[in-house]
Amino acid sequence: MTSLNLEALFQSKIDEETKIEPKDWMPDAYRKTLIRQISQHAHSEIVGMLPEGNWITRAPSLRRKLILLAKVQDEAGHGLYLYSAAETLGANRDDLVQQLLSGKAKYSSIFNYPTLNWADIGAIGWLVDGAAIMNQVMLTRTSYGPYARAMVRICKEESFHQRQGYEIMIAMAKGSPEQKAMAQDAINRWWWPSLMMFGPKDAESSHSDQALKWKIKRKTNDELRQQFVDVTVPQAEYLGLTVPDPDLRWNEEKGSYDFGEIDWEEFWSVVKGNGPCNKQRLQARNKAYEDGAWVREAASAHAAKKEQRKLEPQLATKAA
Ligand code: BYC
Repeated sequence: MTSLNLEALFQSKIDEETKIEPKDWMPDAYRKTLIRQISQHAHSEIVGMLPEGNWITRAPSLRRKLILLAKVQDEAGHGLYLYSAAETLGANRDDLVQQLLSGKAKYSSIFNYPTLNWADIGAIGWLVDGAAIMNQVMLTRTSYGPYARAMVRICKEESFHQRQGYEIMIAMAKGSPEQKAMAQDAINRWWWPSLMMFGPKDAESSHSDQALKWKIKRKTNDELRQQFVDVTVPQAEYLGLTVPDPDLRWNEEKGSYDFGEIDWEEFWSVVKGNGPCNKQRLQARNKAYEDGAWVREAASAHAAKKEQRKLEPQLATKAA
């Protein structure tokens, strides 16, 4: 079959909603963009453990500590499913990890902001995981089978994360005036970075057109951002808190909110490595990698020994 025919067959499978599986023929560019997106996503889950991990030892009660610990462990699990999904496309996990550690790979801009008070943990669960779910529910229907299946499980866990965050926000908003002020302060700092998670405006998104054609993405960055604002603003109202956007208004005609312009200069500066915590995050990941060297060595020595044991009877038979 010619490459033109292969490409037409591939697109027709996508058009009729058949999932693309690892051994199927796929255009190089499809493989490349999926490895890019899935590995960036995996890195985001791994780096995403850091801002919340910062509060495990300072959670205000044993119950909160247990929940936060479970959530942060879930994020590690998500990273691992996603690295595995990238491996099904032929990517090498060590190469991907090295790209993260060297600062070459991107990960979500949101994790380069600091967690300054306990209410930030509520705001992350509610807003950051809320934004993540909005994007990831769409990805459960992405065209690449292993990515779509990983997303189903991840979304179930993310929705628990979102609810635990909102529950913290409810407790803070209904607490003392100081607690309510902490909750408001957390929204003020996390609102705009959460909107940035959806990526550049559609007009400036370099990958969206092709990703939509291949059904890697099912909705555009701006569509998802709008959906997030529409769902989240009433939740802020229920808390008795406000969203830090003077331009936010309900638009009766379009049946959704109008909202202010994102500070795109800040977005690109964070993406390029100059956010408040970029350097700290990479240092923490590099230190974890170095500290874990003995575990990797022990695991690979064990694997080599197992392999050798398997071969020993064959060698003995040969020698006899
Ligand atoms: N931050 O053409 P575009 C989580 C990059 S983790 C940094 O629109 P695309 C969680 C983009 O990569 C949530 N970079 O790209 C974990 C591209 O750069 P390259 C993470 C960004 O791929 C722990 C360039 O800008 N979720 O849930 O079509 C605790 C142009 O953008 C960002 C995912 O990763 C950003 N915010 O669309 C709690 C979901 N936005 O590659 C929660 C999977 C854009 O050309 N990813 N860039 O150098 C996606 O759905 C898509 O990749 C995006 C971007 C919507 C993010």
